[in-house]
Amino acid sequence: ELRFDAVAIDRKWQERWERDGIYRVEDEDPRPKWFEMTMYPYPSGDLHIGHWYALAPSDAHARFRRMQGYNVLHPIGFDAFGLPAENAAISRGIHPYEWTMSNVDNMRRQLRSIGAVYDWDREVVCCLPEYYRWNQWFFIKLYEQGLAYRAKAPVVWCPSCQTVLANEQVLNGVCERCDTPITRRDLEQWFLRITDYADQLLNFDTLEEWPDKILTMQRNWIGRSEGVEIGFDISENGLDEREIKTFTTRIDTIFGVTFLVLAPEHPLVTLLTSNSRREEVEAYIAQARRTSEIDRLSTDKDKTGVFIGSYARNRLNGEQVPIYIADYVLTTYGTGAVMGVPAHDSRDLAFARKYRLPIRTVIAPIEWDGSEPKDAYLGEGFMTNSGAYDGMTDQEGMKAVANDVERRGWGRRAVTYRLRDWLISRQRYWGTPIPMVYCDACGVSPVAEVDLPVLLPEDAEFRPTGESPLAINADFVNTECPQCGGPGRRETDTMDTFMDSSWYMLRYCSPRYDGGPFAPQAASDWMPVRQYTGGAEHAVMHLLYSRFFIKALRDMDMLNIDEPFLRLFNQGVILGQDHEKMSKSRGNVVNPDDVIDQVGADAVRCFLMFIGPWDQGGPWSDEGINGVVRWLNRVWTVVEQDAALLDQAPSDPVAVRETQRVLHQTIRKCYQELDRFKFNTAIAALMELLNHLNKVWNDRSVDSSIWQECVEKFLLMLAPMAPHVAEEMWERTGHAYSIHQQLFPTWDDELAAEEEITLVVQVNGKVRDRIPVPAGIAEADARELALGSQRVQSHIDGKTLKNVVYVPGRLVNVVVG
Ligand code: ANZ
Ligand code: ZN
Repeated sequence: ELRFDAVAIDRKWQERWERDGIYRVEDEDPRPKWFEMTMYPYPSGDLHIGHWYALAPSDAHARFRRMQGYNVLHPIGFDAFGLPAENAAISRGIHPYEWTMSNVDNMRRQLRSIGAVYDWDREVVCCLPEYYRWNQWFFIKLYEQGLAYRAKAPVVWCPSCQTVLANEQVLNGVCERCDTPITRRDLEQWFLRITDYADQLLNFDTLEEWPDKILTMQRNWIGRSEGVEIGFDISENGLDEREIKTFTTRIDTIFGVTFLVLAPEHPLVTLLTSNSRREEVEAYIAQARRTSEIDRLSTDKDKTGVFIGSYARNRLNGEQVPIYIADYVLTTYGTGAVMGVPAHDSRDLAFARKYRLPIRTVIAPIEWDGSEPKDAYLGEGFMTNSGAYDGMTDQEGMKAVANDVERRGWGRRAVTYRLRDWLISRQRYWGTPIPMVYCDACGVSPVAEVDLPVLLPEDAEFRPTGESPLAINADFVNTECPQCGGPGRRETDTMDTFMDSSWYMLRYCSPRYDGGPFAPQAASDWMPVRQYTGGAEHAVMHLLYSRFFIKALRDMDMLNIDEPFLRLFNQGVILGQDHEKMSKSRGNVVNPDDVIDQVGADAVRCFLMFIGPWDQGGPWSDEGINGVVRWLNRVWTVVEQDAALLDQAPSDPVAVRETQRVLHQTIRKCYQELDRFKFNTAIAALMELLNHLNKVWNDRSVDSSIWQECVEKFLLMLAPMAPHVAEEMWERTGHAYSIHQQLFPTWDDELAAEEEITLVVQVNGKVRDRIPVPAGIAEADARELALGSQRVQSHIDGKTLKNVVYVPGRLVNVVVG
């Protein structure tokens, strides 16, 4: 039960702040700029507690930066394109625009209830033409640079719904809507050439502070491998093609090759398949096309494959090896062909065991008895069974073989990346139309800049028809060719929504600018984003795409920075009361609207920040909320005391000194902890200060001036976490509006310093040591110091410890027998 009307206070101050525009962000403001962003939400309909967990602490941190004297830009917007809107259209007959914008309206209201510093004049909503026209503009710029191109790529297809499916619409290989097994189709689609930037994206030097985990995930995603591309001779097969190129990172194992494996989709497969094997091979290829890449690569999956009836020659030892196809080899990696070395690669070993292929050790472990090992041997060793290379270490062999292969023209050193170009085409309605036109005479050309945006037509058929909703809209499709003016057809695919989020930070800098996607001066003033926060689920795609985007814009001279986000922090996940993930099916979802209607925004904000370190998340707890409510009540009570009462009796100098120390220690702690997103320990420090204030109030041991100083600084420190309550109390204690335009208090290290005392340490009553310690030392620390003392050790060595007596602030007596 709150002692004050939190809901009324929330409303009062939210309205006042908005009316006064105290969170309006001006480019011209002379204070140093600080751009701190949190990942914008998808307008799914309701702001859930997970959103609050992302948004409220990030707001507190932005507020802290404001109080450090920065001109802080901490904007918000909506990631408003994407599949759920289209699904709503299909299942409920609501137009995606209506569905999205009514969700946006509702979520705006809910976002306001957090009491954040958002400047609503800077909001961006990606599904509006004023935003997505710049997606189109960027696309054309990238196209002009050769960074956007068209190529065939497979899509997942449901033969029954007659529609392209997104990966998330496929569950265990069947369409989520009708349970029909999916197939794949090749379509001409648009790609962005992110692979041109692979090496630059691996360079994290100019990032200031990103979690190591995220850097590792990006590194693995880009997956740079150095190796050798080596050809195996197939000239004896009488084809035009004379070799099969394979990519290997272990050219030192070349003498251990006992088979080759091609990806089922490899172009040479049909040509090399013998008639007797054809039927089996074709069946296998059809099957592989239905399996997803993730399943194909999984190490647990049973290795399957088919012999295609031909052989290739290993030029280093002249041996003939059989050629297989297997789905564990991907077309999209390396050359789409692998030299099988079962002795030293686990997938090859599983395959060789299954198809009874020879296993030949060519790297001998240091202690090797010559037997066939149980597992593939991946470690270092000496080359063996390798002709002239025998006796070299694997490292030496790697160089020697590569040199020989290059010298004889059988191959070359090569670098391969796991990273693929970014496929941005979506066969969907609710996205940015790709601004390209096809003409029978001129081919494909971009829409002229003056004709942007290419508007998404309002009328569309959302029921699946086998074609994307835009393709069946004749008014949209038919247009003029930008080059010859003759009849043209528009591209009917729309863009991946990661396109929107790749540059939204730039739009926030000048959201209403219409001379380009961003005003150059504003972008150069604000960018790069100093601090970005959000969920770790965006470790790779969004963060990699936006890094690529910024580098591409830099290379087009639009910007002068290398990275979009200098610091990144990932918050954890908020769980249900039962410590399980919140979900409708578990019935453990907490609706923030209900809670703030009872206890106000600040209790929820403080609770979320107090449950644990922000990056670790934690469970929701009604008890925890009640605890915070009780604490806010105590804050209210303490702050509301009439300070004049303290001056009726003389103060106690020891208590005054102690109060100064507690105050300055709290300021230092709060400042340092808020700086590093450690909201929980910052709040804990405020709790200790409040306890101390309560005590000196009861003792009437300090005078009103230090009391008032404490109250004032306490409120300032509370303000980032509990902006409404702090503002209300600021007013009630006679301060001038607004607390949110004040600086964070500063501390004095001297006042914060602990007084030192001498801890006397006795053994069986005899003084053995004197140790200087801070006055407020905790009992456990005092005992530990005493027992750790060298001088004490020499007197208790070999004896049994019977007791340790502690006299607070004075002595420790160690009793031994
Ligand atoms: C022979 C070999 C011997 C290999 C050995 C490994 C160990 P990373 O490190 O991930 O780049 N490979 C090459 N292309 C492939 C493809 N399209 N699909 C599946 N696997 C492919 O992996 C490089 C290794 O993965 C290559 O080195 C190749 O197997 C395999 F003792 O070649 B290796
Ligand atoms: Zn034309």
